[in-house]
Amino acid sequence: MAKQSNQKFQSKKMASQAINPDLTRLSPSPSDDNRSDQMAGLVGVLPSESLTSETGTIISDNQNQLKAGVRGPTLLEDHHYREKIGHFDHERIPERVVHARGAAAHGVFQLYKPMGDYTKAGFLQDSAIETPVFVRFSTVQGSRGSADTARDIRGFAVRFYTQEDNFDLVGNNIPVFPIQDSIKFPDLIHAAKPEAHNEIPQASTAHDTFWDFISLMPESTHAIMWIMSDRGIPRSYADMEGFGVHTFRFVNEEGTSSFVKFHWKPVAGVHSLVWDEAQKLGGKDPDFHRRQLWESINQGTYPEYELGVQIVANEEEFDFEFDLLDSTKLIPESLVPVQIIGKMTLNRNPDNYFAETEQVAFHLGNIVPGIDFTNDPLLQGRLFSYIDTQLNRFGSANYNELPINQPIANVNNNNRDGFMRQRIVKGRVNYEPNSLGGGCPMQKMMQEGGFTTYPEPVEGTKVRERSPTFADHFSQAALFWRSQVDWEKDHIVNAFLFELGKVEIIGIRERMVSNLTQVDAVLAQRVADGLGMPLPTPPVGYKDVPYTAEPEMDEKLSMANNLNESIKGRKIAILAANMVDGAALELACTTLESEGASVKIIAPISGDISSITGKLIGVDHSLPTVSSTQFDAVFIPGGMESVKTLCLNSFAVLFVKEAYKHGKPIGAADDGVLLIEKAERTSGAPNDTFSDIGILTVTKDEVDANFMDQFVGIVAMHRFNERPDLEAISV
Ligand code: HDD
Repeated sequence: MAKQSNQKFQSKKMASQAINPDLTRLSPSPSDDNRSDQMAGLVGVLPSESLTSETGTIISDNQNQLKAGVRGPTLLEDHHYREKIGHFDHERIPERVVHARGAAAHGVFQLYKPMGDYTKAGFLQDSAIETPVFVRFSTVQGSRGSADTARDIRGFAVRFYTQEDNFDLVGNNIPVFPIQDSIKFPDLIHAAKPEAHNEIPQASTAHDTFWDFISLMPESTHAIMWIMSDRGIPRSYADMEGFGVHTFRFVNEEGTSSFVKFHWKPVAGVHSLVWDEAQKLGGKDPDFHRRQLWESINQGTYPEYELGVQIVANEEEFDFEFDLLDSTKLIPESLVPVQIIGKMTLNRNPDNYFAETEQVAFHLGNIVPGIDFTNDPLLQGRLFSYIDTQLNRFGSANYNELPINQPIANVNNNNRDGFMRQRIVKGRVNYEPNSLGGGCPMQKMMQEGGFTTYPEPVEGTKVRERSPTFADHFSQAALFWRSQVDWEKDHIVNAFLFELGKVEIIGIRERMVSNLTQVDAVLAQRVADGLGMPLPTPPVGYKDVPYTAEPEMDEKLSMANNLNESIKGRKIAILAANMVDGAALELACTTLESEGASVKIIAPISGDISSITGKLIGVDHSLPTVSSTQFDAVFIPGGMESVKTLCLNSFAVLFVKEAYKHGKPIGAADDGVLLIEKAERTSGAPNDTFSDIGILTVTKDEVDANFMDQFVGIVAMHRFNERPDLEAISV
């Protein structure tokens, strides 16, 4: 049989070959400008294909050291060798003490509506202006080489390159922080990181020191509830919210200030993994999140997030049951709605991981006129730590001269010299006041555009004390719990059972469950039961802690209320083998891809498979090389021979079983149903355990556009975690 070409596979290959980062670029980044300046005059002088030393000597032998005879000793004279190895030996800079593992992307921010009533920040005035951004996502605890899918907070650091300065909104994917005062940060991180004596475990909080600390810090309970929820294991960076966490200030031209909380709302909706899946992905694809970010941008499925603000008038500061300056609290959206003011689109992958993702140096002090700090003691403390940490990472005060850190705003000051200084500032004047330089550079008055610190009156006795308005540690943790739907509550309980189950010291477990009694009686009882221990007594002093059960619910706190109807960016697996029903397979591919999903054909071995009619279909992945954990949904087309082969393939059966257990949509046409039945029979669970929630099947004659639309509909729902008896299924 003549080998026919496969349209789908061919066009995919061509698309990926055609991708040239320079062509996908929508707006130049500051690094581009800088690079092209530096390159001007050099390009064309050297043949670009020649290998050179650091200073431009063309290297004639990159294979052998300089030796005294072919079998003789190496000569110290070998300056090429010493330069190469010396450079290599110095390739690393210290990894970030937290947020070491990260992935980043360039993009643009587009304002929807001018915000001049609240802030004079230039980039928030004119909806015609696009502001370039660079965003770095990260996990907190793990080292640079750790797995993406660990249960953890995710960093969500956004740099806006504005005309007035870089504005760094260094946030997280959860809206609250585990501590109220920065002075506790080293303790929190020491406790969370691998234990000091044996450096175990990597990128996991499921160990004694973490829960020892947390159980002694009731203020962390609210953040812990978020981390134990599926928010701690996002599906992808494109599917998670971002939060500035602190309350900041907006200041307008008239000097009027209001309080503001920043939110990023993912256009794709909020979606997460489930725990079994996250753990397996840690082995199958530790790069799961960074790979998805990279691939989706390369494919043109750009992650998008709308910027939202919650604004509170200055005079309403004390209208809440909690303190706006307390970073362990959020402002429920039911009390202050989020106004959507713009959209960020991530549309370009970095060109070089080290130069951009690793060397980006975020700092909360990178702020613009019109945005200001509040007295949140966590925020105030961070202002010191970020500069200090960059000095340590770069060994020089000149890190802002690196291309990724350079602002597009003019830089003109009397700071000079230091390791690796790049800029050559002309003239002899490097002090102020001066007359020799005409007084330049001159400070500007606030009215003339200088940075405005809101002149908030401050008076007080010097104290080391926590404000009594920070004392309520449980009300919002309880609000979060009450706002979850049943399956979200189940996942939170299971997360506590996993984490505390790994804690060896029983007293720590007791102290933690004792704190949970203050969140919710049912939660505490379920965790105690699951750990096989009696319900501990409430913590000492709990009666003195203020508490409010208002509001009763905040629906935005549940992921179930933050879904998105679109399947754009979802990854769908089609399981097939030789003699597959090619028509059903093709219809599935075209329908799903036209809706923005990425479809992969997975077969027992790589190469091509043949349809019933003899058409050759290219295989994207062989079954042993992938797992259902890497996909959002599965479709099994008919074709008796194809399905029989799959039923005899343990990888295919496991694929469907796992997809079912992880709540994923499954579609099957005609004989494809047999694979679902085989998966059910071998699941170890009683017969008829596989309910039809999120499963769509049809006969061969009914595989049409209408069926595919229904399948798209269930894929859009992402997960069916409410399927009964999921725990009974063995995978
Ligand atoms: Fe932090 C990095 C987010 C509190 C000290 N932090 C870092 C990053 C993010 C956050 C996203 C990674 C930035 C990047 O991608 O390069 N941190 C937060 C949030 C906090 C917070 C949302 C609370 C609301 N951080 C916090 C405190 C301190 C620090 C209280 C210390 C007093 N954070 C650091 C740091 C890091 C850092 C040590 C490590 C690497 C870096 O700064 O550049 O300075």
